[in-house]
Amino acid sequence: RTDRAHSVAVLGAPFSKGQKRRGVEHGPKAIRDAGLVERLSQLDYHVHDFGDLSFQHLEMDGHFMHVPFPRTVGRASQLVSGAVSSAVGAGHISLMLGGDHSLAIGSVEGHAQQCPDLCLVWVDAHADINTPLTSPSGNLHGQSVAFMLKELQEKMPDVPGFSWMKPFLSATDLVYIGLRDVDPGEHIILKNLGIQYFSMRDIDRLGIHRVMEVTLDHLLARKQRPIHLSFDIDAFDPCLAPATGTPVNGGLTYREGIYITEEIHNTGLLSAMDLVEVNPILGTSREAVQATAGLAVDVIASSLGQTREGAHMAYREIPTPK
Ligand code: 5AB
Ligand code: MN
Ligand code: MN
Ligand code: MN
Repeated sequence: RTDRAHSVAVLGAPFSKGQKRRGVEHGPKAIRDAGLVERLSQLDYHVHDFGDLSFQHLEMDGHFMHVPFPRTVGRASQLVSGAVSSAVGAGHISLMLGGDHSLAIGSVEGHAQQCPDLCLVWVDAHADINTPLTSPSGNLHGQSVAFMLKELQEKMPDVPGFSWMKPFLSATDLVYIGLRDVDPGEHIILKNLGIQYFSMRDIDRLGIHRVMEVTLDHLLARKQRPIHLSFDIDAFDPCLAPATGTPVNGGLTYREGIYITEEIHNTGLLSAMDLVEVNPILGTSREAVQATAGLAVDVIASSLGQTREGAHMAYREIPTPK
């Protein structure tokens, strides 16, 4: 248990076929270049960087309805699932660097293989809970959660590429934070399934402190269990995270984002995390890209125990002059 707390497995997932803009496959490199491994080592973690997974683009992968590349996306998530399951099984905290958010299907599924009682915190401007029948775009990065939920089983068609998995998560085991761009079909799903969510309006009303209190109470009050944190960088305001594919105004402040991750860390239950949707070719300048990737590193470090108040790890007492 202490071993687990001190070791993190980094899994790069350079994949972009869950949406239509190129560049998000360079996310893992941008996040590494922003100093990820060094920052985690400073936190006293054994960092096992497993490098990048290699994804193939499948030929003969025609649309399913208006959904592009279903077999390629399904196969990519299957690969991620295996890698995350192995990492968690070996006692690491799994850290998946995207890539687009469709990869979370595999990441959460692989985590659930090892930890069937996990709960999921989804920090995002979007709910990513469209089914192929409600999706306005067809893009699978806007449908990830729909593949996971048992309650949506009857509403999901058989999408080619996904026969390796079945729904594994209950609607009560999920909380959203940061929503501000929810499609009509997603809204009826959230309401019908009674999913706990905190939109940006809710954060305005309640404050981030209360939002985290209710979130953790909802997920953990009955029993302590492993947490999967799936963090889409577009949850932040576009002025902080401009290099992303689907920015939406009015997002999290830096302090709200870091408060979320500090509170997750303080539970001691974080078991796997995704950091997705950093797209370094969408920044309007090099500074914009570096800001976005640096923010991703801050979010990860904070989830893994970096504190704003400081820490005295290396000290047992105040040094005395000889
Ligand atoms: B992301 C939209 N709801 O389904 C859709 O960035 C956007 O992983 C999805 O949150 C955004 O295409 C997906 C309009
Ligand atoms: Mn999003
Ligand atoms: Mn997302
Ligand atoms: Mn996005």
